[in-house]
Amino acid sequence: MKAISDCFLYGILDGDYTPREQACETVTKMLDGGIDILQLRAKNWSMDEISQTARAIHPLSQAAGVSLIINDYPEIARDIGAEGVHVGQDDLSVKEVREMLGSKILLGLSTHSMAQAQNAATQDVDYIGFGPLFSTATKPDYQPIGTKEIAQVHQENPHLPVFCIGGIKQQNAAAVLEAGARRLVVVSGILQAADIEDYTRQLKSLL
Ligand code: TZP
Ligand code: MG
Repeated sequence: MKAISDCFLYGILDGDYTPREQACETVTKMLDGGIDILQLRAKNWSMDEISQTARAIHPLSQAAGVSLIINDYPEIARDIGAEGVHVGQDDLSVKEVREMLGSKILLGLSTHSMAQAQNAATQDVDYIGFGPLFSTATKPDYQPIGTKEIAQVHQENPHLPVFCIGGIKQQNAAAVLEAGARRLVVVSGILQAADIEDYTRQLKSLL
């Protein structure tokens, strides 16, 4: 599996954009386009639905050397043998997930401000998400934080992989990178693209 330090484009299969029947087809396109790491996130699916879909897509990501990260549910990651878990500020704590799944599991934490990023850096995380940079329908009700603090987050945490997220599309990716980002998460941009593989490949070429 690709080390997190070698991951630059983070793709998320999000159940609000991709019907379950299309999960494998969509993941194949994202992998062929060059995502380095994959998350399954489905706020409106049951645990069974997430679990079944995770089982179905896991062999695909494994074959590509890409880690599968399960959003919100460490128990699903454990049951299906996924490589990682992603939690938010209001989920199980980093400590609790480590106690459940040990030190080898990849563990990511969402942060929504400079202060949260600094706090995450003191915890046993493998990477952080930082955003939403821009307003996005994928995560409504969150105040966008813009690009001003991207450089500082990187400067103050040179060894922590920081994945910028939220409203990032092909059109604004270059500006986000110019602001200091090195790693991007793109959800709706990829999942709503007419050609998912090509859209992914073009994003990847910027990184
Ligand atoms: N966390 C912060 S923004 C976001 C998440 C999960 C959603 C990003 O989705 P999109 O569609 O790329 O804006
Ligand atoms: Mg969560």
